Amino acid sequence: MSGKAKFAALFRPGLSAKMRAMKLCRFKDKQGQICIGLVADDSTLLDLTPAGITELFPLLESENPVAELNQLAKQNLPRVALAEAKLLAPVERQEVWAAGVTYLRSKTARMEESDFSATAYDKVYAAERPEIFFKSLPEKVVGTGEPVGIRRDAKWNVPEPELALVMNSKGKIVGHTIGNDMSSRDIEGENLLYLPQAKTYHRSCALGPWITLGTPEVAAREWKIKIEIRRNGQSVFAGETSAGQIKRSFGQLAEFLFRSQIFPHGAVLLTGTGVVPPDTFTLREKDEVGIEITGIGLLKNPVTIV
Ligand code: DO4
Ligand code: MG
Repeated sequence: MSGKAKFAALFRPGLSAKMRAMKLCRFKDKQGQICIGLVADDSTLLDLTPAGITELFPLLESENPVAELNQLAKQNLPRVALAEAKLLAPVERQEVWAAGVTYLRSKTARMEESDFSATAYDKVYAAERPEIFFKSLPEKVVGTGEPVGIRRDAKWNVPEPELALVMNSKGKIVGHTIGNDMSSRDIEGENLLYLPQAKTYHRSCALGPWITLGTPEVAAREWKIKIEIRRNGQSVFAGETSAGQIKRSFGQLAEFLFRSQIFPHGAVLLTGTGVVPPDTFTLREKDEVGIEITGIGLLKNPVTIV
């Protein structure tokens, strides 16, 4: 497929809703009310509000969310056109964390980016303890369609397309969503101690479009992770990896996050990036970032300066 055709395919509306797994979303209805929806097909949501579901939390905490949703789906619930629902980031009160240097590609890119920090990246890739850092408060996460930010004091900014694990308060992985770990590579490369500034700032985290529930790790590792960046209608970068390239098991990442930690509302953990644009590439204002994970869907965000 040519670059142009690949790009068109990635941005085709509805492409992401082909799969039939249980997909749970937050959306705003026409009255501006926040609702929980179950994706019914390529173009329709079931509004779970009349069934008493007004938050993701109780479903994610339940023993078997998929079975519960299967029961709910049998009720005569209102159908909402996806085109009319404003999808929101699928997080409520969960902190968002991120793992780093989990793919060989991320390790090599970061070692090239900084002589200063090369040894640290090399060591953490091989170490038993993974790199895990705080990424975002839930209220700061942007959903699909909302702008992601590039810092005004950074010169080298990239998106990081990542599979995100959705965990309940007990640390059980109950679902997956798509994450964009926006990063300022010049700030990160200058000094590792600047990592929080390179990673956590206004609009630096996108999640969405929804949570796919009930996929076991072995199946999720088969998923492809694709990214395409469009500028003035042109594809300026496209790349692809597979979740199977993640060096560590998802269970190990979740276990480390929950060690000596409590997350009463659950947590989301981005699992690291395996696609890094060439060093000559930096995002610009008004670029469009599209990240697709087969098995989940498409997360699409314009870029703004913050
Ligand atoms: O230590 C740098 C951040 C690594 C990261 O975000 C990634 O590998 O995805
Ligand atoms: Mg990352």
